[in-house]
Amino acid sequence: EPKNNDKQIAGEEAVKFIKDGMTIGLGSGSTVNWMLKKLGERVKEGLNIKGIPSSLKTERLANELGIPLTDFSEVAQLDLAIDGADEVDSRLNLLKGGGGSLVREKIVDMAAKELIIIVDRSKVVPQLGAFPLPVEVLPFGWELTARNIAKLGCEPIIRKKEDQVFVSDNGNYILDCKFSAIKQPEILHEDLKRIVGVVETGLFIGMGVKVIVAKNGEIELLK
Ligand code: DER
Repeated sequence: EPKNNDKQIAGEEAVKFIKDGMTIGLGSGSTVNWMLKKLGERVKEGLNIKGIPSSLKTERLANELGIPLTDFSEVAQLDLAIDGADEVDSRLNLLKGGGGSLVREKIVDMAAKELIIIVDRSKVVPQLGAFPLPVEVLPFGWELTARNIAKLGCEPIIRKKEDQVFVSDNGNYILDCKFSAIKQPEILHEDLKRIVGVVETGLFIGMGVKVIVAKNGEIELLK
């Protein structure tokens, strides 16, 4: 299939929701990177905003683009957060974490009055779970945590990067958990969070998101 620029179109569309004076949660991933590039242009043209990044990679790119940054010592609540996703289901629940930033993403996304998710058409699915569910776990005893997670009906695989165990921005590991299908994501999320050693899951449930979907150059807004 020809490489389309739907991620760029979705990312740039989200920037239209950013108003002067706002504090913005900056998500992570390749679609967000397009949003950041457009936001950097608007800042150069005089847009006055401050962002809180949801990963070190987003922080680095935002700095390169001249986007002013702040943190939660200065900001009690963000006006808007813009983030990507790996899957969006029909109830607008999300499966996230493909990029390994799910913990900081969830902290930033939950701190915002409004959350906009930017995706291309391929992320919109009838049911979550075709994509393995990322779960961030503490390194200590991760094998035991993995065995306890497996009892929920999945095969947890520790994430590696160039043959090394992947370490998140928070110094933790990520287990990619292949479920056959995730029929009740809100229940699965709670079951996972009760397992000691689990830091956070990639299930973003009931967050009242707006979703910008780009499909062959056309924009659709789901809410
Ligand atoms: O890790 C995440 O949840 C990111 O939002 C990411 O998975 C989104 O993917 P993208 O690179 O296709 O935008």
